[in-house]
Amino acid sequence: MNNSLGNLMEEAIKLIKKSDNIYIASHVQPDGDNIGSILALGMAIKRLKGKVNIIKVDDIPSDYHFLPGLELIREHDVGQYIDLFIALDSSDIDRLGLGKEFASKADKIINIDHHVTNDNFGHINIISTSSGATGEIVYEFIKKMGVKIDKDIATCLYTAISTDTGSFIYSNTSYKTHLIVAELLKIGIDNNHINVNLYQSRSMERTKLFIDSLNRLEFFLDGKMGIITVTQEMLRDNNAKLEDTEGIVSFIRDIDSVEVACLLKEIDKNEIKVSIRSKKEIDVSKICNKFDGGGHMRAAGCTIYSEIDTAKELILEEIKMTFR
Ligand SMILES: [Mn+2]
Repeated sequence: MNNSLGNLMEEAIKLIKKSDNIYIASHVQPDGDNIGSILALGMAIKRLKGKVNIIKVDDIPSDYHFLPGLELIREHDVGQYIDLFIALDSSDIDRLGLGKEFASKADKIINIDHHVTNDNFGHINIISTSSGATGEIVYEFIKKMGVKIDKDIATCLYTAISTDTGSFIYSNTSYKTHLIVAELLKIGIDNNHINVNLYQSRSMERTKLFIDSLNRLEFFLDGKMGIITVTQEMLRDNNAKLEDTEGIVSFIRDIDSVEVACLLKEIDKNEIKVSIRSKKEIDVSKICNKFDGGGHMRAAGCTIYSEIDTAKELILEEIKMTFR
């Protein structure tokens, strides 16, 4: 943790200590890092202040229902006075969805994130792009707050870090990641229980959607690129939800010839969510930037507002260009 980040953290902690009405929100379509981070920090603030408000922005995927502190995530009224809003793992304010309304009413915003594309929308911006997960930053933050990291908080942080580093195999995994996780294990968390919940609890609906999706896998550029599109019809046929597409894009990436893996999800007729992963060479955040999205070098996303076939053509074209 470098000095300026340390100073920013102290400033943020001062702000937390003097604020009465603190709100935290997840982002839209929250992932493990986001949910783990908001719960860990939420629980820590609750210990410190006696209360905290965590706004439910979107449904929490069932993978994460085992997490302690989940009952803290609730629906809230925008009407109230908010002196402090804290965003976690969100590269820009629009990513907060409904949370944006709360953020724009707040006196002060603390923005804690690890995305290179973060646009510093907060009053205090604690951005550490060298961190594998926002959960790593939150770990340091809670320690600085002087709140004891107990099993519940540690379980949420482990989940945040494990999911964002692909179980500690992605290139964003650093020695710091392992030092932090070593500390979490030392606290006595049940990592087998966490791992079974996160990685060994695939539902039958998700499994069927997975099989259906793989049957539609297409390759381009001599197998260097693999792409799958998941339509609303496929979700209906398999009685699956959007969150059940989890794992498809990494499966494509894991094929030996593939450098870039792409998943297109039909949210609505004219709204296609794109997830892209790469292995060694291609910076996929640059591809997603062209469609006003963002993320990291090896994992990024964007939304294309057109029908799925058009979206597929557009993204294919953009990916092919990066290989030239
Ligand atoms: Mn993250």
